[in-house]
Amino acid sequence: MTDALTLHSYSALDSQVEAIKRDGFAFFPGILSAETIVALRGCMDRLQPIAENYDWNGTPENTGFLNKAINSTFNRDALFLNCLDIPGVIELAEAIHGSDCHIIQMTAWMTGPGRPDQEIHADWLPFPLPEDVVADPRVEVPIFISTAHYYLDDIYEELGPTQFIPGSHRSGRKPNQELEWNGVPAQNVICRAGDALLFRSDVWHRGTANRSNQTRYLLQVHYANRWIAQRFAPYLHFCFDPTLLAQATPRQRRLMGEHPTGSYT
Ligand SMILES: O=C(O)CCC(=O)C(=O)O
Ligand SMILES: [Fe+2]
Repeated sequence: MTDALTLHSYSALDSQVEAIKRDGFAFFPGILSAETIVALRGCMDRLQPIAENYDWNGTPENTGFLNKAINSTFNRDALFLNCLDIPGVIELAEAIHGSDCHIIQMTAWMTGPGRPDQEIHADWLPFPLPEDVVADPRVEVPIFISTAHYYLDDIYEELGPTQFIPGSHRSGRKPNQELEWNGVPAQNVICRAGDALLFRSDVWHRGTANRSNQTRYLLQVHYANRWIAQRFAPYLHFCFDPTLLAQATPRQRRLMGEHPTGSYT
């Protein structure tokens, strides 16, 4: 049995910034209403994977377990478009990445019984550094990429919680099949449907095995500094849906990639 992570929530933005810099993540309880959770889950059930978007369509028959991941969901349904800037979370994304930040992807992901443990990993390490250099308080590695996880289920150990090793981004490196860093073990995010977590790309974490008989529904929104490239497959052939674009607010348009001109335009 893995320990549950102690999830502190902070109402002040500067404390949230401090938490993601210190622990690698910030926790937001009760962000989504029960109605929004039902609506998002229904939409995830209905959306069909598109192979050209690199969506995943794993089924118990073809890959041994349900593994359906719909990419660029902001471009598939207005419900997801409105998940670009969910109040309470977007303020932290803008505080850490800048007021001109954007998303680099948004994925709705359903994982069924039989999903195995992932390896502990960092989603992206901007650059390696010696541990004693990162430990120097004068050194602060910027948070270039972060991911918001919106949990659409009450999470329990058998459903496959996300695990984190708090503070592990201060290792200055990627993990090498380690389940702890600096004496701190990987711990489970046991939370409620509607809770959210924003974590930096260099903190060590993983998704764990689904040993339940239930499908886990997760929405991921990947934010980044404006200089980090967006990655909307099929890249050269990606097209914004004009109907959805017409509904987007100026902030949502910026998050999808509309920026003022600057260096390199
Ligand atoms: O499934 C999860 O909870 C985390 C997934 C993850 O970390 C990843 O796919 O990179
Ligand atoms: Fe990950």
